[in-house]
Amino acid sequence: MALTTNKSILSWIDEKVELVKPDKIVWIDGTKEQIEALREEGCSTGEMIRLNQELLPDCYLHRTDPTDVARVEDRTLICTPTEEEAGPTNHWMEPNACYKMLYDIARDSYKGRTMYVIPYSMGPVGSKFSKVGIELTDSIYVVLNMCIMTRVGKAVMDALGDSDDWVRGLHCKCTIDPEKRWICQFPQDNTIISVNSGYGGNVLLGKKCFALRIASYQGWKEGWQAEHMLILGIEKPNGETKYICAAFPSACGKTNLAMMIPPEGFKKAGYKVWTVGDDISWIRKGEDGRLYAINPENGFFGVAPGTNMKSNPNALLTTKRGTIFTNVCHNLENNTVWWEGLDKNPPEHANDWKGNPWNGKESTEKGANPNSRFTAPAVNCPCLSSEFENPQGVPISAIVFGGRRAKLAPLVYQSRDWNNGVFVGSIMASETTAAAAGAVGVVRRDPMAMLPFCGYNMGDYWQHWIDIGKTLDADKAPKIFNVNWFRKDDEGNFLWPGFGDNLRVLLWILDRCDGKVDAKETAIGYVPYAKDIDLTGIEDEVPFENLEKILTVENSLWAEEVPGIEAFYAKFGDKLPATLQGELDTLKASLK
Ligand code: OXD
Ligand code: MN
Repeated sequence: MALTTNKSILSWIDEKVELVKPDKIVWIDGTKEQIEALREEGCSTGEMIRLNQELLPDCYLHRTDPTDVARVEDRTLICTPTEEEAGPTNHWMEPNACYKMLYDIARDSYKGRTMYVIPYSMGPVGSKFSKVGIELTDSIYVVLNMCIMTRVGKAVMDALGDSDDWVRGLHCKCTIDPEKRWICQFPQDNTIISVNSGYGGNVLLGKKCFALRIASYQGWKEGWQAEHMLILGIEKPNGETKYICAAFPSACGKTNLAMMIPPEGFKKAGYKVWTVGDDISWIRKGEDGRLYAINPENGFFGVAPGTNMKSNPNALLTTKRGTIFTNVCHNLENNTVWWEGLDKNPPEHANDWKGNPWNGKESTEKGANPNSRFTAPAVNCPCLSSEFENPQGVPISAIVFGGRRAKLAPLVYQSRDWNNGVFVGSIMASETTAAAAGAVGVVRRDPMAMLPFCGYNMGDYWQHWIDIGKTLDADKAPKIFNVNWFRKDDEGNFLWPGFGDNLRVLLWILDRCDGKVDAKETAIGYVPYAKDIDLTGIEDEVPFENLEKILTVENSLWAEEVPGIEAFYAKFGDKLPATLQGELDTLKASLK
């Protein structure tokens, strides 16, 4: 039975039913009984595997097609009326042509299948930050994932009422044909259509497609921001908690930072870190003039390999119940899961991520796909913030950008002001790692970590950042910083331990926000005096002169960086905000 009488929803579903021709329509109310029945059904068809219910209660394993294991950026389209609206960093198609192409692919594709109708809220139901979506899908796996990653059910429809401000999402598995795989966003129509994929980032439409691509466009039109940022709270021994939003490109440890454990001495002294979100922030101005952020998601869709009790115990503990694992190794010894970097004991009796027999001790193949994932409920997280459900969000003291740069960027620096901070975000870049296909150490520009996620022209997006800054009083605006945990010496060894020790840097950042500590002015912004980063407990690991080294700003290296920034900026033509050109000119002048 339909969970709403909202005419805009019912008539849109009718249209889509006419197109894809399902045998049956099922509304998802997200109740325990319904979820349990879908799990049963998924297991009966082999789509899901029930794992050891004693060791991993309510946990399941799913495998996607081996050609369908990651987001497909070259098949992700922003369909705005003109190409200029999508901008030079997006793939574009004219909307009418794209609808026709997609409808031709989707037509009749639900024949013999069930259409699941998922009403979901991004953000706490009814919060002024939150937005509603409907996803139609023919995949039980998608339904079960969406029930973890978002708030699903009747309450969402009741909160929406008769409004037509909701995001339309149609997902069709079709035949998982990589040649006909398309992930398309139509920002002006609040619409997403995804065909021929069954992989998370392409098909959990609430996540990247809605909460970043469509929402970034909505934020532009409505005066708020959707960002690819984690949110964490740092509680000081006096009980006061300050919040930080941070944007990093993939493979820079966002989930690890969001869930980090303070170093032993800091923990003893009473410091705590609380996770509000690990991937996406929706940010808007509060009544007191400060910026507030919510995490619109309700779970974590994290990369499994490398997650272990040392690198991220909180993430690992989060996956111990109610979790769906995708493309990990199936340990047949006890019907649990394994992945590279979980521990040093790969199972001898296992199936690899493709479902083939695999012996971890003997095989040279990987047991888990490098992009294998866990979908875990946020409530499981031992360090989940008490503010996670707060409909007002949390006040943001600092915004942190970062990337992986072996030589260039110092451990941390602070922008001179908001506009300079927008410049810092706009020139974000990261060196590629061996984890991804292609050359290693190549610099990829990824402004604000939004390169694959900005639903409109990145030039307009930068201007939106600048315009938001104009509405903030200087004493209320978050301070903007850049960090680089990945500086190396000439032998290629990391100079900073990272993980929990990053708290030492975040505490300097908060001290700067409170005006408690001086800094050195350089060509790129304010850099700490080495004495102001607390090294207690790691003096042997990080000799003071190493810290000094990773805090230095080499003007000659920055001068070499400038042509790359100029070439990137040139792509935007007159969409490049004059403010950013001005910031670049200032940088060039101060490097001379
Ligand atoms: C993600 C990503 O999956 O950024 O979060 O790719
Ligand atoms: Mn992400």
